[in-house]
Amino acid sequence: MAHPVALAIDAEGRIFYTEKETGQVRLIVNGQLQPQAVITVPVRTVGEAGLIGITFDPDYALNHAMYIYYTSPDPVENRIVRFEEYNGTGINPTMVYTFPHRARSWDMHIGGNLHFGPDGKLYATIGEDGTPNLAQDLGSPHGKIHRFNATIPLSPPPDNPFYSTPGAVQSIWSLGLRNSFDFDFDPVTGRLWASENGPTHDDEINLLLPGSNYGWPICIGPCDPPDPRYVDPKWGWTPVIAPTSVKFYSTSAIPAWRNQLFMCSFLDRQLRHLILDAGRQNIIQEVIVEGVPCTLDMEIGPDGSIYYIEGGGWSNGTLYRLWSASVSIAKLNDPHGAVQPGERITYTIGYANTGSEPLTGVIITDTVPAGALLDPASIYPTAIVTADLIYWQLPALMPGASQQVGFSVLLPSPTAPPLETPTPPSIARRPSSLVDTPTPVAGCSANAQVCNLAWIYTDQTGRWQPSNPAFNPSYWHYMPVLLKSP
Ligand SMILES: [Ca+2]
Ligand SMILES: [Ca+2]
Repeated sequence: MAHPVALAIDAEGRIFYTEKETGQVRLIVNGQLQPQAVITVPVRTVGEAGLIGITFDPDYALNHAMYIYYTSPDPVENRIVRFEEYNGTGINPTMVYTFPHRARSWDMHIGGNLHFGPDGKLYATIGEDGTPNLAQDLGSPHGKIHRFNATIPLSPPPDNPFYSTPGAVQSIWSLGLRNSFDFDFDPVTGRLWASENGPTHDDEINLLLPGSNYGWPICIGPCDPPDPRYVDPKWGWTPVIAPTSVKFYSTSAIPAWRNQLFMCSFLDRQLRHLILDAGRQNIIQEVIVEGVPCTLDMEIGPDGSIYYIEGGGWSNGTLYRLWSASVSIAKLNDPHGAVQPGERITYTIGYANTGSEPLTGVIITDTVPAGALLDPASIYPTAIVTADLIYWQLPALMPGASQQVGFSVLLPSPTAPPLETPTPPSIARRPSSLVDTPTPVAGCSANAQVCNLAWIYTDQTGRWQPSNPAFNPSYWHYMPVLLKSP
């Protein structure tokens, strides 16, 4: 793919994507890239400029309408254009919104994604155009997310937060944004989540509320000290990762991921699963989905497949499909809590492809139990071991086939702690016949942290014992002895 940026997938699984540098919308049907562009617009391609966003009209099945976002070279300005697509050909391109763009030697912070909300309105991210203070200026479209009626041209809905504010751009939905690259709506709550690119620190994901200010450039990341005028991000990243696509997995094809929030990142090329709390207003955990180098856009196909772009933008890119493969995995020999010190445990992980399609690129990971020692020679087949993570990258597995991987760990035996022998207690009335040979009368268990030892002083004839009539209790002295832990 030549410089792909954004994807849009229709109900038949046809995949449309934008090419930053050529200004072309391209189409993939049944895995085949169509030779002709759907539509081509003249683009300025300096820096971050080019053809970026694309989305379908909610009534696409009826009106065939699509929208794209790009920077025009002459005049230099940013545009939202509506066109109609029939059988892979775009017709009737109509500019429905335009706003200024500052040409530089490296154009920056254009934003540029478009999506319709559950309210039927068209939302668009517009970056601060390399001029940070514009993000706080309600008279500028820059550094904002906008909300439009999908009219020709686009128009601000009267229930927008600044619709009646004198001097404000009426389409502004929220402000104080540097360069939000993408956003999506929670399918459960309808709330809008958007990624935000920080400068050299503090990348963010934000829950965008109408009329709220997200701080740029006054607060970078969370306000410190807190400032009620600005809304803090829900999660952040330092050093920066350049967050890109934001997507809720809104189907149930992968049941564990249903309605879950995901984000891609341009710099470290990772797919992140951002786990929301029960109220779906906060992120409580970030999980890296291993082995998914999701760099730019990510969209969901009609069968629940996830499509994502690796690379793209300034370079060529590759489109990948991620789908639920119906694999069963069983871990055997996992005697958690029942293993005795000194024992060796062998784990076997069996997996079977219970789906109907061949599996390639299977990755199995496991961790070494805390306190156990991995026997590297026991790992089969060959695996990558980092810290306590074992990471197998395995070849293709055909439908119905199964395979096993395994490894052994050793639970170390606790070594008996060295006994610290303290100075024998001094006893004022010690008979001169006694020798200073302290002898513990009772053993301590190997794991004891504290045990009471009795010191017995012996004379030349033998040990004094309580049963010995000559035994003098005044010479029988107990003291606690702290055993050193190994
Ligand atoms: Ca997209
Ligand atoms: Ca912010």
